[in-house]
Amino acid sequence: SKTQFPDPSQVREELIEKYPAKVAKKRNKSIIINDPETVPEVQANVRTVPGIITQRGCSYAGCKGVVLGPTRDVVNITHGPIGCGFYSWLTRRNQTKPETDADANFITYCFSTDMQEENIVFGGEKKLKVAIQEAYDLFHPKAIAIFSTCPVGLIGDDVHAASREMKEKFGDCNVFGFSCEGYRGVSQSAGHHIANNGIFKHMVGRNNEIKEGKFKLNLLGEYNIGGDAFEIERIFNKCGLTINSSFSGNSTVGQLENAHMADLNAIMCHRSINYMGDMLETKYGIPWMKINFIGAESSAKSLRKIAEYFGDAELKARVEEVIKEEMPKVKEVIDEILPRTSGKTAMLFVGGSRAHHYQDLFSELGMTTVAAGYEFAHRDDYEGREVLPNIKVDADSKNIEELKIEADPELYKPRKTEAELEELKAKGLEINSYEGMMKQMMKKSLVVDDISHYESEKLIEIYKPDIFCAGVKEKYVVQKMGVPLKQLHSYDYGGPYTGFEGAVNFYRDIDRMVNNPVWKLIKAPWQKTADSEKESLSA
Ligand code: CFN
Repeated sequence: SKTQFPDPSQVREELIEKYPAKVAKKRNKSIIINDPETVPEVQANVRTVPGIITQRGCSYAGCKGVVLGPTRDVVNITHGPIGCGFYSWLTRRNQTKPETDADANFITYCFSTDMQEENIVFGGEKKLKVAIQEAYDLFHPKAIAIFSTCPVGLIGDDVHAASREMKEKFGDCNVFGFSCEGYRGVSQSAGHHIANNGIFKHMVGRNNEIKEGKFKLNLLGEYNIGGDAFEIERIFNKCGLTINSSFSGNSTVGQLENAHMADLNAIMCHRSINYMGDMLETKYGIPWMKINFIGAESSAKSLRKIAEYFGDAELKARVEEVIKEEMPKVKEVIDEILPRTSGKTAMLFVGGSRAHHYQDLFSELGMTTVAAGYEFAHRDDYEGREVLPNIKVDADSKNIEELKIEADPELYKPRKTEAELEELKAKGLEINSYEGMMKQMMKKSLVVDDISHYESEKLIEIYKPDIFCAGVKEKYVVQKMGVPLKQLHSYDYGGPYTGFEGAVNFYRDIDRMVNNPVWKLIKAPWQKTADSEKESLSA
């Protein structure tokens, strides 16, 4: 176990010292020494310096892969050369469970227009319309979504016009397009925004079905990776909470179209879906609340927050019962594992929310997060939304302008009065606000936005953490340095990690990783001599 940490300002110096002056100056603004009391400003959501190896993905990945991908009965057609479609085919491990055998599930398919040179030169719209027709004839889906890849934007194919034309032709199939060319914005974050706007514009509000259930909420920003949403649903069912609509893990077209009928938006991943939360609040009067079901304590806390929002005594009592029932199994495993994990250190560099959420699970294992950062989050995800009140629906994609929403008195039916909202806020409930990662992190820990490959290697060399959390691109490089890497995107074939059962899964997986003797057999680049190798073997 480590009690002595390196001096963070020295670490920062070391991270940027090899860069050219201009690059060093820029990176310096994204490498921050944390202070949870007075959270410092972090430069985030800015373009990666060309030449630096980033962990980031593209706008198409954020739109098609992240937000739309998990909905099972929409046919998602990638308009572009085959690579983009192929590499986004099932790799995110988002799961789904059709209710009956007859229910449509297109998640296992990969639809693409497979553009060829000829289409790039003479245009690809014709081929796109043929593909839409073919998908319609074969599957008769409720909806077909078109996703533009980089070349589509460069040659100017109008996916929106093609979609409108086919939608009119079919009459019984909603067809709509996304201008989510990979190069838009600075990361997949722009794709999230484009996806949110498109879903809001083309889907939300089309299905006015009133679902059964006393406490109906939308689960926003939960994508059912490794079955995460199934565990949350299990807990909600026990508590008597009804998921009206899920964005978008285990969801359906009907659910997304029905989102305006819920009484609360519970936001799991704020980064990818905050736009939807804001739009549903502005147009339909549904408040949103940040929740987190990663970590047993966080899950309990989130359930209590939801019960407090609905304010029903019976619901509150049931939530307490469920927590009382679930916690002992969790505690039992923690008690067994804690002596083996306590005092160990972790680093988390992933996405736009998990680098924050997973710190809760590590602290339940008695482990300290010494450094963390997002790939593509914005300042609010680090610093909290309260300090940035003007952020509300920020426009890094231009079609948000067309979407400007005025409160429509017909549709605007506030679920809570201003006074009720104030009362909830006074009770300490974060309504329409979010605290961010840094408030929860230790003083003098390092926060690094859009970390580069080089910086990761340096950090590992300096801190020698017991575990590093990132993705598959990082995994084997890090493990060759003798440090186990837990994939927090795909979960390395594991999961679920949400809720109470998920927490137990995670504790066991981490225990196996950090206490595996195999890491001592690897000679890291800083272990230069054969002697030091022997030393580490006998240690
Ligand atoms: S499932 Fe989510 S939780 S949606 Fe987002 S910001 Fe990605 S795909 Mo990878 S694991 Fe990651 Fe988050 Fe939200 Fe996943 S941390 S990078 S775009 N993400």
